[in-house]
Amino acid sequence: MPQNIPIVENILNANDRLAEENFTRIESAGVFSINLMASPGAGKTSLIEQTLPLLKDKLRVAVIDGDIATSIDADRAAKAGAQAAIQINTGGDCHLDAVMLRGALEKLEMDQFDLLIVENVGNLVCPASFKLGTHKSILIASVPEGDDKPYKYPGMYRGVDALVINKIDLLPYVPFRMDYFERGVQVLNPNVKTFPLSCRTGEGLDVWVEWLIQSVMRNP
Ligand SMILES: Nc1nc2c(ncn2[C@@H]2O[C@H](COP(=O)(O)OP(=O)(O)O)[C@@H](O)[C@H]2O)c(=O)[nH]1
Ligand SMILES: [Mg+2]
Repeated sequence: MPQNIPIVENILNANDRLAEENFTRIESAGVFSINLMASPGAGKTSLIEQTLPLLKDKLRVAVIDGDIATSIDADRAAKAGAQAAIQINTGGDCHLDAVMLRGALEKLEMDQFDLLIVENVGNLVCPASFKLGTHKSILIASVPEGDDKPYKYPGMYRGVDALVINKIDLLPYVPFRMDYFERGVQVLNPNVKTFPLSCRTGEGLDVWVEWLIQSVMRNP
């Protein structure tokens, strides 16, 4: 067996243990948490920007933004109404991991919030392997990325609890066979909850926001 395989397994096991600790920390503060993953440009920050105003006066939201560089996304989240917005710069890493999330959680007074939204680094491969300790993993696919992505990135589609299909306003303009896309998803993740929506027009956002609110309410 090549020597690097046990080393990679050890790293992932250590990450899983820390993710458990993060989960306990989030859970014991009564916060519901989501890990938003997607390729760059799919609309992670846009979804946060469109969601926050609809949660105003209903939920207190903290956003943790992961990026290779800059604090552009955390600034956008703060402007959109997040009660707290923290940027993690990964310094080149293509994903967040549980250690990075722990560092960000330490900066938050967790009992001040109802919902924690983590925006992962834009990438359709690596974030799937690194648990963070959030309640739900959510993938955002977007129409212009193409309808073949479930077939090409099965690891990402297999592991998520919910799937947002963003930019449906572009369906008339770009080739995207929704039935082909959905067949690919169905094989990998038959019970995944799906939210087709547009951050541009607002279509479908109400269903997504209602699901978020219900998820927070169900969280003890
Ligand atoms: N047409 C269209 N454009 C969108 C939609 N959502 C986001 N965008 C655009 O897609 C680009 C990337 O969005 P952003 O939220 O920064 O993506 P992120 O890299 O995943 O955080 C921006 O130019 C957005 O304005 C949508 O629903 N429809
Ligand atoms: Mg972003």
